[in-house]
Amino acid sequence: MSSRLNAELIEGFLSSTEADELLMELTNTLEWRQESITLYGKSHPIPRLQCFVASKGVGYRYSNLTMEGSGFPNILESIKDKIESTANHTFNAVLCNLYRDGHDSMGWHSDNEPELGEQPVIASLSLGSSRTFRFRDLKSRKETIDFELSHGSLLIMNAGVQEYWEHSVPKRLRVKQPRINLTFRLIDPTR
Ligand SMILES: O=C(O)CCC(=O)C(=O)O
Repeated sequence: MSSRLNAELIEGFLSSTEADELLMELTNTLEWRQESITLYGKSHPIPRLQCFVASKGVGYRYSNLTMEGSGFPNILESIKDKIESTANHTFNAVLCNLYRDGHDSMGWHSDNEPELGEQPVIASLSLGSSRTFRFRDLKSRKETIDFELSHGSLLIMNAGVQEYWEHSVPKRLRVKQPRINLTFRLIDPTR
C-alpha cells in the first residue's frame, strides 16, 4: 500500500491581482536561462527556463547543474515571508521555472538532494497558466495523484512527500500561455 500523500493545496493563496503583478514582474526581471543537463555523456537542453535565487553563499546541485545564490530581490523576499508564515517553515532558496507554453515540462523526480536534508518541506507557488502536477508513488510506480495548480495557488509538500513520492509536470499541448513556478526550499550549505 502506498504512503499517505502529505501535501496540501491552497487555492487563491495570492489574489488574482497579486498573482498577475508577480507574474509580470518575475517574467521581466529574473535572469531566465535554458540550462542543459548531461545524461550518458550527451548534453540536452532542459524543456523550460530556470533561475535559481538564494541567500548569499547558498548553492544547489541538481541533475549535474550547480547553481549559486546571490541574495533575494525585494519582491521575492516579501513573498518568501508570506509563504514562511503559512507553511510554518523557513526557506533560504527558491528554484524558479518558466514553462513558456504547454510544450515545456518537468520529468519525474523527487526533491531529495542531500543539501535539502531529511524529510524536507517544500512550498510551491504557481503563477500563470494552470498545469497538472502529478505525484507517483515511488514504491509501486503505479498509483498517481493529480493536482491542478492554478494562478496564485500554493502547494505545500510536507515531510515524507519526497521520500515516498516523485512528481512531474507533463506536457499539455493545448496550453499556449506561460506559467511560472517557484519552489521554496531550505538548503543546508554545509551538506
Ligand atoms: O513546476 C512545478 O510545479 C514543479 C517544479 C518542480 O518539480 C521542481 O522545481 O522541482
